[in-house]
Amino acid sequence: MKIINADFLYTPHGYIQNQAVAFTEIIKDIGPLEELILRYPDAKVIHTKPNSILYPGFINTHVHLEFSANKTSLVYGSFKPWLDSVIEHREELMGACNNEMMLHECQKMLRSGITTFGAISSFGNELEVCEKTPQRVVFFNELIGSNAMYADMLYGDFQERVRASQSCEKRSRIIPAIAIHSPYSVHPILLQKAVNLAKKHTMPLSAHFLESQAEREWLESSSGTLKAFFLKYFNTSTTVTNIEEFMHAFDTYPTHFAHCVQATEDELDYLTKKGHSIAHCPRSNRYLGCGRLAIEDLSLPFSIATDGLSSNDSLNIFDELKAAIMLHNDIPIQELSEKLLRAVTTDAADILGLNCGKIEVDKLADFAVVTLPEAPKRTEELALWTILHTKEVSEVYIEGEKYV
Ligand code: MCF
Ligand code: FE
Repeated sequence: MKIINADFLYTPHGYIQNQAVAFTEIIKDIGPLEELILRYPDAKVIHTKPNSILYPGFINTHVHLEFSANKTSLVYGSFKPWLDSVIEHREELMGACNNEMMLHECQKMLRSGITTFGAISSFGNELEVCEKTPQRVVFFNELIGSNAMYADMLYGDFQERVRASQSCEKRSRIIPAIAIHSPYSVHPILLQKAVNLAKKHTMPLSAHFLESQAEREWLESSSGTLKAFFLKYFNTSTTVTNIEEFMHAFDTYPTHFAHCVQATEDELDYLTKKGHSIAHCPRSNRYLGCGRLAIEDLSLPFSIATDGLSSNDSLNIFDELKAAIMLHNDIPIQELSEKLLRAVTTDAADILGLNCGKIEVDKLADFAVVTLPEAPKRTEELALWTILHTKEVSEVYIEGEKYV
């Protein structure tokens, strides 16, 4: 048993003072330090630095590790040129991205306090890294392919990757999961098979959806800038599905949809009604010219995620939260800060079905200790100061083990 003491605890009921946490691999007890010491006399007591806040470990629900080599290869600014550049540079970027590079990015995520992340994997290349990294990894095996001719082959390869991730479950913190790439790149038959598989094994399910105006135009009328893209690379001029058909394919299984920037009010209402959620990636949306997701109007749960280095400059969760504060400049800043921290802890854990993300008895003992540069003058502003003054956290625990 260990007891950790900090000036503030971030709990589902807000920030509380003069309370400590007793834990093994799970949280056992919460109470005043002196009481916990009396109750658990053999426990090792950890005193965090002055002005520290104990948070549950942060959760980055959507990242593409395999693009970690990208710095200047991919074109930012607009979706279609970005997509073209992915096709052009994908192989060299994957080739340049080795395990060492991906592990380094996992370490950087860890130092920013991320104790769980959702890894979208198109080839399964990052499985070894995700086994090695101390974080809990929801391993999203990605299904992609819009040509019915190759459907069986693609599905076979996908099933093998799912199985490989399932076999890691016992010896690591990997949780097997499924990602449908997007409506424009996945054939509806493949899509339905994958949704059924996720349902059968109750695996987390995610999909990129309505990220750009170009995607919307293509799905609505096989027109817009994606037309040239599909003609050039896939020799096709019509979409394989439409927005409604794609959305309805997920009706019976709650799914974590990335982006949804271009979804209409009606579509968002529909997603809400079916119990879905959104991964909001502020910097990725900005860098690919996709627009701003109006998070102030959302009635469904959402997480904040970095996406990959394919559409970002870092996987640091605090860089993302700061960007979210700037992007959503009309939302009152204190209220927004509180909402953002909830999005990367409690809400993200609920969305992915994980028993972490909250400082509460019986939750996994995943913690990130944030140390403020001075004693906070007002407790009402703790969320904002946390986001503005943090680049790296001072301590990290996963299932009770210290990693930073
Ligand atoms: O989320 C961003 C932007 N939207 C779509 N896909 C990706 C993103 N970052 C990486 N990708 C990957 C995706 O997983 O790009 C690949 C897929 O494997 C090719 S998209 C034709
Ligand atoms: Fe993505």
